[in-house]
Amino acid sequence: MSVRDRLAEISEIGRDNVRGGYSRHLLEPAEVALRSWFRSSAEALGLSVEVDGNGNLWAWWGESRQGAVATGSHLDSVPGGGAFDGPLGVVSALEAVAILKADGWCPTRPIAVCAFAEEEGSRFGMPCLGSRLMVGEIAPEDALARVDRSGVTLEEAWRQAGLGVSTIGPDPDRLAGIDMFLELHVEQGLDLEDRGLPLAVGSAIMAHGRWRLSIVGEGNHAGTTPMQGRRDPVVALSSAALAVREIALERPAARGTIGRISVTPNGTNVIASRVDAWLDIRAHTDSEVRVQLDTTVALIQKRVAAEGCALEVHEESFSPLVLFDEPLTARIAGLLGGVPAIPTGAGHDAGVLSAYVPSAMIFVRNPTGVSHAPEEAAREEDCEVGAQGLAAVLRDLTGG
Ligand code: HGY
Ligand code: MN
Ligand code: MN
Ligand code: MN
Repeated sequence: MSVRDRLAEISEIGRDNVRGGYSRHLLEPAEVALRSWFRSSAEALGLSVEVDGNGNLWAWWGESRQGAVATGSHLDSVPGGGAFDGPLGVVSALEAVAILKADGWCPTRPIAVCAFAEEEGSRFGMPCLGSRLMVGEIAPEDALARVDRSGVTLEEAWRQAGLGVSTIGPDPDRLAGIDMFLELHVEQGLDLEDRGLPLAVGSAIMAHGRWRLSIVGEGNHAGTTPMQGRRDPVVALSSAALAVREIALERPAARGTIGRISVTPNGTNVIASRVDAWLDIRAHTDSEVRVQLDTTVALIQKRVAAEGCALEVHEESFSPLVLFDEPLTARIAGLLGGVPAIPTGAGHDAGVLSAYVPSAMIFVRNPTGVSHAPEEAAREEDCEVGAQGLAAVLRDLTGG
């Protein structure tokens, strides 16, 4: 097998013919198909597969559950996402195990290949849901109550998938059994392409958060309502979106995005009564995110009020700045031939776990630099170099 062959096995699963790319969301048919692909691929390697109480997949090499080196990523995607964000890390971990087994390698400590549930938060709006439930950062009742876009609660989705609801929540024993976590991931940018290198290790993840903005106006008839005096939340949102960009442009390396909007009632001949919009803010530090948020919301508030509408802001998630474990990262960089350490603006399960176990990331070059879109790319040879590199790192970390 190769990384390319393994990716080819799932290349038709969750293909989104409307948006292009892939739409693979927690416990929906495509993601369930990926779960069974994970199980059969891991079992074909002689690994024993389990699903933990938080929907995360674990494939174990070795009987013990203590002192493990865990490596993996996620299988879910954003709507219309690329083929590599998430799956490349899971496929490369399986391939690295295959390489070591083919070499007759015998690890002195267990290796776990894992796939964390709902990393993108695309169905229930909680990014890194599986890993944050496991470490206790999300309360089970908050997760169970989440509702997807078609009104299905996470609890209903869990039950329909035959997952136990009572086992959702902190999993300290599992976490205690992991000595370190490595996540291989396609780079979501052009740093490696510009450097002409296939691999890098991760140094940091920018602080970032998500807020739901609810803008309430006055619904009415598009044809009988004079323009004067309208309280149109879509117009208010439009100037709010410009405010997000204005504030982000004023701040070095800051990012502000509104990529998801829900208009109520969403009728062609209807002045909307309400708009919900999700604000994604990223910056180098936690305090910079907070300052950018406050400044952005203040400007949005002014513009929403100017349209006679009301604004509510709800924090959906906040991920603090992550600095990966330096000794582990340096050791991996050395094993990969002295690759650079680069920061990322994208959140990852490795970012969640880094607060609990030494964690590191390996990035694989992306020639387009694009991610969260069908144009996301990775060269075959770089993917193989990534899996070989991960195998070398696992060999080093599980040697006698
Ligand atoms: O949104 C992110 O940063 C990640 O891709 N979940
Ligand atoms: Mn992503
Ligand atoms: Mn990802
Ligand atoms: Mn991610």
